[in-house]
Amino acid sequence: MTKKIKLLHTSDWHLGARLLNKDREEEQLFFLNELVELIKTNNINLLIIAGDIFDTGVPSNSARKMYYLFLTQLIGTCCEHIVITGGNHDSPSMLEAPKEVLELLNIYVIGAAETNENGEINFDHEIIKLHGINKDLHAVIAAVPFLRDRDIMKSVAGQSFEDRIAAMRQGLRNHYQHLAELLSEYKEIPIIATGHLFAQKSVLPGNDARQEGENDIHIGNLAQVDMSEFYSTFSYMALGHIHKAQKPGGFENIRYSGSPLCMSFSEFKDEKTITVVEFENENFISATDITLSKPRQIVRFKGNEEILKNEIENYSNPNTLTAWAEIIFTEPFTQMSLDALNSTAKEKNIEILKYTLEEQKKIQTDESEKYSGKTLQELTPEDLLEMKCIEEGYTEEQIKEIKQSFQLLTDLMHHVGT
Ligand SMILES: [Mn+2]
Repeated sequence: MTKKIKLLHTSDWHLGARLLNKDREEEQLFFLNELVELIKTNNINLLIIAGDIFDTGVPSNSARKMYYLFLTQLIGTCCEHIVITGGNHDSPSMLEAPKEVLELLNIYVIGAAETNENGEINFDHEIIKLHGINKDLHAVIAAVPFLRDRDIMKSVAGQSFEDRIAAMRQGLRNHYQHLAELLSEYKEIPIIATGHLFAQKSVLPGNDARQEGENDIHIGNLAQVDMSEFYSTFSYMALGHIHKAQKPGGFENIRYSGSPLCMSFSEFKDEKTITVVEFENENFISATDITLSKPRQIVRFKGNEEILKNEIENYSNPNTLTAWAEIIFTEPFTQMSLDALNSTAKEKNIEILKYTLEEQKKIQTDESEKYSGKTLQELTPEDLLEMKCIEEGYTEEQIKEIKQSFQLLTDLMHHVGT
């Protein structure tokens, strides 16, 4: 008899996240409600959330409430199993605090890798067996959370940067391979792996050189993992971390679901999706991206004063929620023209959250190109500071001041050291 299972894969909710200090709770709630509906209408049996549930390790009470309310809404529905793994934004201990209670409801949370006193990974901690009501096995999950450097490699003194990257890559690969071996005894049920990582050949949202919101300089971000060898090992790999939905390497059964909301203006053109995956026995059958509705429009207008005025006047906001806009002036502008645009925008239910002069943007890209392709090892702390300043959109004058303060502070620190 063929056994069918339907999985819904999503990630990177970043509950509690703001966009330029604007609250996004209404949008997050809207998504969670839509998700409950999608789970019910698509007859989903298993939900996987592949990391970055919350935006910070200490999410607000209302963000936590949203999350628990969502989980409550799924109890007693077709969605028998829920698997939640920690991302780099999540606090593993916060996520795992209610672990035992949630397990009684068939909700499994893996916040982080577990290691013993010798630093060896407890792989059993990441293996989840999903049983049906009749105790029959529905699927097994290699629920791999975001892996921190220390989880997968031992620091060796004197190791070069390249060696560390290579060790990280090897460590990640070994981690998955080890889990695959442990799960190979299971037949005729899907073996599904999760991951919160940067897979080789993946594309960042808006094709930006760097991904806003994921700009933490973590060695794991540099050690891009080649997933291609796992396409035949696992029935499916549910990935998170990159906000753009895609199939890195082109394999149908290795996917990023992408984030449900645009997390920055660079993502404004991207469709936001969740992924529905069907299995028959151990076999992957199909994966379909379902486009989510956007409760709020995130838009970007570009041009000179006249073009911008026109574009804003002709824009029709399909939502009741005010659209949030970034405007990019292609020519110098005055405070008066900005004020005029602001009031035109207001009439059209748009709020301008950010404005820049393209010249500045261009200078910024030129400047960032100076560093592109360089590894962390080749950059000085001053270079990194400058990159961060450029990314934050500071003016040349401001950057100069920040650099001076930085210099002063590092000098002071060196004096303390001696
Ligand atoms: Mn992430």
